[in-house]
Amino acid sequence: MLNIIIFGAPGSGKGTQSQKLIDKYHLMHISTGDILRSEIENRTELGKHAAKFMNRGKLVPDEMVIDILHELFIHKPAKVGYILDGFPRTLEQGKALDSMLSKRNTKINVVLSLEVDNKHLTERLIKRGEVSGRNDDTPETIKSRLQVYYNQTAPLKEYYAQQGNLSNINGLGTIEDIFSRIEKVVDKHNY
Ligand code: B4P
Repeated sequence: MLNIIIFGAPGSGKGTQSQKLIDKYHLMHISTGDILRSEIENRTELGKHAAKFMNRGKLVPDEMVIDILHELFIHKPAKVGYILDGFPRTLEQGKALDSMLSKRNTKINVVLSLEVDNKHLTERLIKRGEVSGRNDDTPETIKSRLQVYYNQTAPLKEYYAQQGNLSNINGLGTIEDIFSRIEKVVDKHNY
């Protein structure tokens, strides 16, 4: 199995690069952001609860996303591996993920951290907000999402660095440039 976490601040290009990883390595994509947005669109109870956090740029509670992952691992076992996009986002989620994977006799092989400065992140998200209509791509919410990233999510990098899995990737440049940096790292692990 090849299990990859794609990690980075909002707007760092996780969704974009995930798609390229799926195309090349045939991994199963798990994006907690996409799952939560689909729950909101379908007006489920879970979606209504999640929207209260997401619309303010906050993380939804750990137990909610951990439960989602737990269900997915049971009902959608991957053949080749998973690409985890936007999960984990807290240390608690990271530890829960390790435990869920070890019960399946597998583990995280690579953690790709897309490094992009705040100026570019903000520009990308504002630009997307103008066309996507995403409730959380407004200047005020973007500010809050970036703060949440630095306070709650970035510390996870240390957790994965200690496990020896972390690769920092320069997230600036064209989508192709960035993907070729990613391929070099993934191909080293994909034997
Ligand atoms: P996500 O959907 O994961 O959103 P995100 O981190 O803000 O990243 P996003 O997918 O938007 O951006 P990407 O880096 O792909 O989460 C949304 C919300 O859901 C969270 O704020 C939180 O409330 C909740 N949530 C999700 N998972 C959670 C969890 N595990 N725990 C708790 N809460 C959770 O950037 C894409 C943008 O950059 C695009 O516009 C793209 O066109 C552009 N781009 C990409 N590459 C580029 C390049 N090379 N040059 C220029 N632009 C580029």
